[in-house]
Order: sequence, then structure tokens, then C-alpha cells
Amino acid sequence: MKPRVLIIMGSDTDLPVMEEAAKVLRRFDIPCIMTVASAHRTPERTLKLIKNAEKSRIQVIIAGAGMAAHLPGVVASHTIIPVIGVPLDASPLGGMDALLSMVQMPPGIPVATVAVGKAGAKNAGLLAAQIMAGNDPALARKILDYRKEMTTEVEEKAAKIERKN
Ligand code: RP5
Repeated sequence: MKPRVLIIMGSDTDLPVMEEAAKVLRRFDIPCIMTVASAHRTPERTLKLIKNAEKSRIQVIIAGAGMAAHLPGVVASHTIIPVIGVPLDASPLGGMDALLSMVQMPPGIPVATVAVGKAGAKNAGLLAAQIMAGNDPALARKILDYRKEMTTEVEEKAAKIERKN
């Protein structure tokens, strides 16, 4: 199946967190490619990946990076494919550095920045799915089913706590 989402991360050390995005996409049967490219260490490779993503009609790009995390912003500057940025905790600043690098984009070049770390990576997968669901009713149904499952889980947890007290 043709990949619909490209997941890029700044380093292979980001993989344990970025896997959360891929897991969500797999759950919804959305084919994706995962790779490593750094805005600073491999700028040419980053540009080539974006050009290839455009040629292969990738619909959403998820970019995760830590420290001075310019990857999502640089990617977004080269394409109008929607870019979701995942700030990663990779320094003594606990991810605040990456968060501010991503969320404070100048007007004109948006990056949809999610939470720092695993929660953000998971939400990046979900947001990518929701963006694509606009033109894909089968995918929209899967996401709505997922929401129903979440509701049931919370209700079950609430009932358990209520029974104990
Ligand atoms: C960033 O620097 C990467 O995204 C990673 O989070 C961080 C540290 O990279 P490594 O030194 O672990 O390769 O570019």
C-alpha cells in the first residue's frame, strides 16, 4: 500500500517516542514511512525527503525532534503538506527547548505542535488520521469507534473507583 504519512525524526534516539505515532497509524491501517533526517546535521537529506514526499503524494508529515528542534519548521517551509511537530525531551531543559522552537513559528508557516514526548507522538498520529478522515469516510468511522472505546474505558474505570468508595 502507498504510504500516506511520512514520519521523520532528528535522530534514531528519538525512535522509542516516535513509535507511538506509528502505532496509532497502524491501528487505523494507515500506511506510513519512518526515517531519520536532521535539519542541522543532514539538511540536504531533509530537503530530498520533502521533495520525495510531494512526488509520492504523502498527505501529512509528522516531524519529531529534540533540543533546538528546527526540523518541523524547516520541513514546513519547503512544502504545503500539513506538518505536525512533536517536541522531544532530549536535553537538560526537559523538552521546553524543543517545544518553544516548534510552537513559536513565525506567521505564514504553520507547524501543528503537539505535547512533549509520548503523549504528543500519539496525538500526532491521531491528528494525522483526523486530517485525512475528511476525505475518507471509512477512516472517519474507525476514529469514531476509537473515541467510543476510549469513553467506555473511562466509564469502566470510573465505575471501579466508585464501587470501592
Ligand atoms: C536532535 O537532537 C534529535 O532530534 C535528538 O532529539 C537530539 C539528540 O540527538 P542525538 O545526539 O541523540 O543523535 O536533533
